Amino acid sequence: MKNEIQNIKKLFEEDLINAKDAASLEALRVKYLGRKGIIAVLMQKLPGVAKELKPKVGKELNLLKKDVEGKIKIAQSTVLKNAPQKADNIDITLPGTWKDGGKIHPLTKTLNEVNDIFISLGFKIAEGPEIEREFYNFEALNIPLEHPSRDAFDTFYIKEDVLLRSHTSTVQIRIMEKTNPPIQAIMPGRVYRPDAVDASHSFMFHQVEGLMVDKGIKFSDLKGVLNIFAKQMFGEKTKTRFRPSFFPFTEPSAEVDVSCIICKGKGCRVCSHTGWLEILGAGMVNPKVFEAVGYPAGKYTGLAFGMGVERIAMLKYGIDDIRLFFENDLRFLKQF
Ligand code: 2NM
Repeated sequence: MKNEIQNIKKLFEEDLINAKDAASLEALRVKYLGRKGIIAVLMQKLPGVAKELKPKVGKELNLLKKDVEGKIKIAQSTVLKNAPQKADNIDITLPGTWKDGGKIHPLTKTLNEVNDIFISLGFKIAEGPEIEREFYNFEALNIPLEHPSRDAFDTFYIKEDVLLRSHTSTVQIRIMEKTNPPIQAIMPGRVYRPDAVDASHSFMFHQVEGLMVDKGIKFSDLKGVLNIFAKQMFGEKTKTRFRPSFFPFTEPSAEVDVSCIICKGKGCRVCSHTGWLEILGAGMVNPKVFEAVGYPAGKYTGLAFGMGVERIAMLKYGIDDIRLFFENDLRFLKQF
């Protein structure tokens, strides 16, 4: 019996060396420790052992069992740790569970970029109400009653003297009413115009207007600020062009173009073969506006500008239909 135990021990050590994976270790466990396994069979022989040897043989049998159990356990955990990733463990070739990350809306992205550029130039961001009085939307901006934009069909009126703002200049008036110069701020926000909706018109869009008022602000300051903006927004090589224009709230006024960001000024379909793209309106604040907010006559001058965020985003990202911004079509939104 003693010899038998020794032989089994040796046999087990050899078997153990050859059992290199989980399946063969399990077979080994059944072979030695199973209900009809080698050790169980030996145990059954114990009653036949001579009385004086029984305690010793019994003890050795138990030791053998413990030894075998321990070694199989250790081997199993080693195999598990070092196992190549297989079907009975983890299959790393399976596709993972995909979490759709959120994206920033292209308009928000564009607006953030515009804001960052002006913040870097020292402008503060100001906001105001979308529902306005006629004074802030028209009168204070030197837009007279007979002006076509004041027609009931060209503005969303809620009731008499209450309307949805058609530009964010309203916020500039509110700031000037409350604060004395120096003022340097931009006003981003939604504006509303009852235009028929098509590829380039929407009844609601976003504007960023800017204002800088102090003693001695000059037209060259306006050119400098907008030149820097154009280069930062559309690339260092971008040129700007100021064309004479008219707004009731600025004098002189200008339309500002940038060299076409598609063809770099050579002429293409996007710029209608002119080499230029109109991106904003600007000018020196009309003294009548200063008068409306109560600034002393002749004390201050100011520059102002206004742009449509949709238009900037469409040019920058090559989008040809303004309606895409508002339809929440993920096939469109996922591209940004
Ligand atoms: C534009 C173009 C040019 C403008 C002027 C003013 C104010 F309040 F200072 F008079 N606010 N915004 C302005 C000037 C806006 O948008 C196309």
